[in-house]
Amino acid sequence: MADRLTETSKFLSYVLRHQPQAIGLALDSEGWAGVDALIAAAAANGRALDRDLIRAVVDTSDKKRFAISPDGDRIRAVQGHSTAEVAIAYAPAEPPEQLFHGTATRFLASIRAEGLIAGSRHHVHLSPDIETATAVGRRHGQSVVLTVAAGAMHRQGFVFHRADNGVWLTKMVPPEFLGEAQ
Ligand code: HQG
Repeated sequence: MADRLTETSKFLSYVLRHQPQAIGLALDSEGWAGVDALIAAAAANGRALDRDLIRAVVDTSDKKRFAISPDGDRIRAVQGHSTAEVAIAYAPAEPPEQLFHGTATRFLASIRAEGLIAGSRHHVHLSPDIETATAVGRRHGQSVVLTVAAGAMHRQGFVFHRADNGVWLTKMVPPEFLGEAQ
């Protein structure tokens, strides 16, 4: 069952963040898809989903990746998008003085030169604590955690958002705001 949940979570991340068109699914600009439309599109592409399975994935997601609308009829990924169909109007938020970004040591030289860039995603993702950032970095290799002077950036006019799952988002972080966590 755990495998089925993980596999379904990865499928939902793929279609709700990156490639909805791969199964002919439409997302609105806030990232929402109809649950019934998702089930039908998945079925047409050989993947059996039902409301109970979707609900179980949403409820057990360690990072709270997905949200279901209060009426239960729509679902979206709360952050992490790359598809141009979605442009969630996150409210600006005042960040804590310091945030963290976990990355891999092999990216450090490039990050020191050009800062943190969003790459294929819409935002740079920042973590509220070192432990979370370490785990994010490990996904890419030998983990290293950078500090981000988010308060100083904010005072200089950089805009931050906090996704519903606690991940902080900003468009880019210039190198002068980065340090290495101890
Ligand atoms: C790196 C997961 C070279 C950046 C996590 C990262 C997160 C640069 C990689 C969420 C660079 C992008 C996002 C530069 C940034 N030169 N490398 N100038 N600027 N990078 O996966 O932050 O499981 O797109 O350090 O928990 O690792 O998907 O971003 O290593 O919240 O829900 O480029 O994904 O959540 O990698 O992870 P990613 P990320 P989920």
